[in-house]
Amino acid sequence: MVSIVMWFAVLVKNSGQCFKNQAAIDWNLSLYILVQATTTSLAVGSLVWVEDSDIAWIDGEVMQVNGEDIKVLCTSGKTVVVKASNVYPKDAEAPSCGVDDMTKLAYLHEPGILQNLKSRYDMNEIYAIASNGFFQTYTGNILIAVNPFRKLPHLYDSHMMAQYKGADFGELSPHPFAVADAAYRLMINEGISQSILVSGESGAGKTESTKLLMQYLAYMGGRAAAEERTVEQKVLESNPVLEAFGNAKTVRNNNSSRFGKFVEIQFDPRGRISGAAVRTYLLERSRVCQVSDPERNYHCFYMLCAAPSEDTKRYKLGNPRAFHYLNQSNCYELDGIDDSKEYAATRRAMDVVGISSEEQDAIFRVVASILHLGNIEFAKGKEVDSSVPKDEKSWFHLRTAAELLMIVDKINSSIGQDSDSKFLIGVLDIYGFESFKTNSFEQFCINLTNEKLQQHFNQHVFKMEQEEYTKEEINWSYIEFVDNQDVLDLIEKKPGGIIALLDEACMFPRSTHETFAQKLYQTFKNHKRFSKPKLSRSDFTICHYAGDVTYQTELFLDKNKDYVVAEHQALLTASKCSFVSGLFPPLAQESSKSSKFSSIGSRFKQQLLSLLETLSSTEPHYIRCVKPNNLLKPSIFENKNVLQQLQCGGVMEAIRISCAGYPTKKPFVEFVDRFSLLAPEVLDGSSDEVAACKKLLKKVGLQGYQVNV
Ligand code: AD9
Ligand code: MG
Repeated sequence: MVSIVMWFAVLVKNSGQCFKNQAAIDWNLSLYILVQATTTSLAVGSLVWVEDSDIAWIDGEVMQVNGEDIKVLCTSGKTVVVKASNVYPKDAEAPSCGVDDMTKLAYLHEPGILQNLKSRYDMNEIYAIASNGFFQTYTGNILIAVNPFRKLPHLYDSHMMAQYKGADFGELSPHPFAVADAAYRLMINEGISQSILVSGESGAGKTESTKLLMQYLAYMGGRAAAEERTVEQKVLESNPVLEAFGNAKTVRNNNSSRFGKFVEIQFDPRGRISGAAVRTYLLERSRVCQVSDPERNYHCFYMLCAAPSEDTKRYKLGNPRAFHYLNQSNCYELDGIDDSKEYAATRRAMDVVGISSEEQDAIFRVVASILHLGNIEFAKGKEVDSSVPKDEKSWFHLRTAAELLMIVDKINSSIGQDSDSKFLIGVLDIYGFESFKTNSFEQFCINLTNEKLQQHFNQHVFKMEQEEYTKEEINWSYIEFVDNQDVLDLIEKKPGGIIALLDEACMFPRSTHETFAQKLYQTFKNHKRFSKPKLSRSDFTICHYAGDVTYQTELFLDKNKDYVVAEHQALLTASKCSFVSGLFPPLAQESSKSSKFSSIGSRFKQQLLSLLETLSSTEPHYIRCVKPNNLLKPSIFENKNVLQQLQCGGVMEAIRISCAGYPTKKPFVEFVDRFSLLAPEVLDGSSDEVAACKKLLKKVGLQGYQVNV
């Protein structure tokens, strides 16, 4: 095996491009030179990118070089003078349709990546890979998926699945099927469990991508023609059930998942699906009794109101406008969605998943009773301006409805888990990093999740890369990555982290959000990831890996408490309906006070810990979904918006990581093709590209390279 590592500066004057590079190794079979662009020297006529306040980056041509000051004529017609360090070379040879793998870009920088995604998106090529040049599989790579906001059925039909089945990596365009296929094959060939982590902001396409992955895995691991409902059918049908009870229209997405989920698909040694389990995380409870225009409550409420008359009579329901929990918002219908059809579809899916009609009835009875309870409360709420009883009740309703998601347990027991299974592929559909005008406890938990996953990602990518260098015996200094352990400590350290302090505050009857905030200010006044915004008495700011977020503590205490008032519990337990009485099993008699106290924050932290444990025993694959605009419309690609998401999703960080190594690979033959004009004689009479490369590099007088044979 031949590996060469070198530092070189190549000047290609006649193509108008100049760059200084650090470089290179090969693969034992496919000979590669890996090139890292470090700095740029610019000449008049060079095509470049410069920053632009409206569209993030704009291209142009260098008109004049005056020391550090570069004068550029932009394609908009404007002339600007910018510092050389802010000018990036533009690849004049980049194909107009873009490249499917970012590492094929001659320059791996922000404007290049953005331009590439945009030109692909314009042609409905919504997928691309930001790969780490070293990996020949999808692992450690990121599939970037830009939401098309239009149906592209040809991309996902069974013909497509058949094409991806067993296709070599890189042979076909990037696609979630290719990721699922790579995961499946790695699991079969190497016997290692896999996970696919899908992230992105609300409406970016996580749930749709997750469903595609599940569809492909069900296709690969399906059994031939079984008479019974097969496990894979149940796995697929669990989606509409989960969405009915856990999804709602929000301003960001008409079908927004208000919970995180981890679907674990288990396989037998022959690669057939043998079981599955769905774990869910942190349902947004407040939506049940509080929804603002133009959002909707959970889909199930509207579906039930639109059910056939025998059902609406039984549940004493009718027009959704009659219910306080629904009429706080003026939005009842969704474009293109017929709630009565959705109701029938949900019932069918519940049948497939294995929920009996009695159980279904019990579930919908609870859904209906929530609507009725909401109305009782409304009558009282008008007179009483003290909010105490209202809140207690609210929490009871929330809890009731939130527990509805415990149909999940039902789904799990009905799909059947295979506890003997050694291999699994987990698919994680989790809320992305969130930073709004006001950020409450939900955002705090969501961002904690993302910090955890980011750390997992960094560690993985770094480890892989550094191991690869070591294996190739390449001299290279280990790069430090931005470790976010300090943010994680700030939030979840026990004792003394924010969650622990919040739990403490929740246990003291006299604490308020203000006393809680004061405690935070005192405790973390010197923490570099924590700050108190000026002019605020109860907000706090955390410096997350994806940016600063200021949280409003007002509802933190209420939202963190997780208990049912004793009288309510007694009432429910007495219910004749076993489903209802089973919702809140009575606690063991006089269990100790501390174990009685349970907090959402701590429970969530525990859940995350166990998720991360599962993930760390798997080989991870990443899909980053990107929402190209906030109008939810096709064909609109907003540069700044997309860039921000690439940053929050850690894509830029991953690229920074690869740039710190050797990101760009060029086969020796291409390298010789491109640069032999600097010393054409190196090719004389030789078909050995490696030798030609070495000669070429020597000829142009490069310093500081090494060749390992
Ligand atoms: V949220 O965090 O749950 O609010 P998601 O899950 O990221 O969000 P979702 O998958 O629900 O977003 O996608 C939002 C909408 O974008 C879908 O309802 C589709 O209308 C649209 N979408 C997403 N991906 C695709 C796709 N591959 N093809 C066509 C898509 N449309
Ligand atoms: Mg979703």
